[in-house]
Amino acid sequence: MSIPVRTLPASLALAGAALLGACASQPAVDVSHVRQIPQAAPLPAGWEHGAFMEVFVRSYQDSNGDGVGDLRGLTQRLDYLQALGIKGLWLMPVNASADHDHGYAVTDYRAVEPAYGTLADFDELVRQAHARGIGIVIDYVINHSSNANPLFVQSASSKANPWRDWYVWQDAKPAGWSIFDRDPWVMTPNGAYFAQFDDTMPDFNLRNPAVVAYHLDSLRFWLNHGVDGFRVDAVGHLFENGPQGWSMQPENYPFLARVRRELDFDHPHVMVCESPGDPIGFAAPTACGASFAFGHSDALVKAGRGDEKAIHEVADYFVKAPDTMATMVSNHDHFAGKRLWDAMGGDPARVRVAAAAYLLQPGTPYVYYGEELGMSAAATEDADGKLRGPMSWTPFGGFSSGTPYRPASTNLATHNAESEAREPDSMLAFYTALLRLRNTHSSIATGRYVAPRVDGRTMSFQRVDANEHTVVVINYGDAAGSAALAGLPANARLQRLYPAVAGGDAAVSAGGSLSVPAAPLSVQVFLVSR
Ligand SMILES: [Ca+2]
Ligand SMILES: [Ca+2]
Repeated sequence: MSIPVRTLPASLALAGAALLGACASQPAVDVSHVRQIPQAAPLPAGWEHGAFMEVFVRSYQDSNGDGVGDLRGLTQRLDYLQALGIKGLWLMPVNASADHDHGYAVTDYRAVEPAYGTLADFDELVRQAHARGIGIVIDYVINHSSNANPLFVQSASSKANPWRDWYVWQDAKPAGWSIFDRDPWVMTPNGAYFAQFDDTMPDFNLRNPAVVAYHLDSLRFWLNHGVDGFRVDAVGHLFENGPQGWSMQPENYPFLARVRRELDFDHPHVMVCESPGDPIGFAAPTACGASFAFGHSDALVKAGRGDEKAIHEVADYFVKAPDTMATMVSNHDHFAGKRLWDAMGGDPARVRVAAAAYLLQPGTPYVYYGEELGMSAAATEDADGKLRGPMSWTPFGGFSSGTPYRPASTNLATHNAESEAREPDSMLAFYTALLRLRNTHSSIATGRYVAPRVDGRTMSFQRVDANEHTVVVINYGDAAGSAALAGLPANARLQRLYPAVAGGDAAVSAGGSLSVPAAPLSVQVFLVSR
């Protein structure tokens, strides 16, 4: 796909010329204007309500034996993802980056990480994913770049450099700042720059219109390459207003709404934001429109362990939260918790009840790669590295024909895609079954959330749309329980959808109520026949 490039506006062209001229030995950066090409949505309407998978490309599949996962490897695994029932992929950053791991230290916003392959590989991934009804959402890091990004190299090179104002600088280090127990101001011979997360990741100056224009153009670059949207990193940290105002500033919200408006001129794209500080606020139409449900994620995990307070929190969440929340039970950051398998102490029954709630509730579930296998931590001491191990494809790995860059999961021998595909009661079979329910029952994907209740440790809720009515019963307790359902159509029948066992149907009373027995640590789904 060719990307039309327009000439720079005069002011930027001057800056660009200065960049190239001022430092010929430094790599130049492409800040040209990108015109967004209108694209017909390649996926069926409503695809974004299906489950997504968060994929760490570096750990998913290595195609060339260098021990590092890559885009061609991921493309080879699309059939697996399609069979699982995944409708969208969130790829952690695929941009060229300096960190050689997670990818959030971007060195080029318009290039693919060389270890992952080429832009042509990316285009082929998008083409092949779309052919399987799978959308692609990529991570975009707008708050900060790597300090090795040529933009920052220029910015830091002198106080008079035309790129100086692309980052946040003070001549003298300001006093009184502390972020995550760290001074965010980093002194250099040319003044102090601001870096919320790490010295190597300086914050952009998003009050500089040229910076915003550059990022909008870079986002357009990827839309022109066919991506279906973006996961926007660290949105609570975009703007700062002093030592007491370094996160969750009011400017963050309309800024993101503007970005969304500018990119959605042809059709809506996914824009899902990351903010543990205000998940519901950023999901508002006046901000991102969708946001990860931090907090709910903790409750889902605690409920899986049988915590009664958390069970109530899970049941109540979507009474108020919008159905654009992106739900999850773990991700690539250790602050968000362990892999679900480890968080449940390796008890598969508890993994199932923890996962069932978010796979069947409103919101868009984001399954973390390997979670569907009950994959455990990688055999490393690094806290984030534990979460980001190579995908467990076979009892012997299957991730790479060479030496994987990071050790395999500790339960690789028993919990891997190849073995689980042969076992009818595997975790993979469970996730596949629940995603199939979501993909074949409109009420589960997009229906209203009705009559949530908790009886002891048994949670129940109903999903209703114009076409159907479903009921979910999850017993988080290790003792038998029951769900006291009410508000059902008089004399209706409940037809069991999951698990598929004979004789599982039940009759609703004339008053619309029904008591459903729930075995210990069980998941049941019913279709109401009206
Ligand atoms: Ca590779
Ligand atoms: Ca910032």
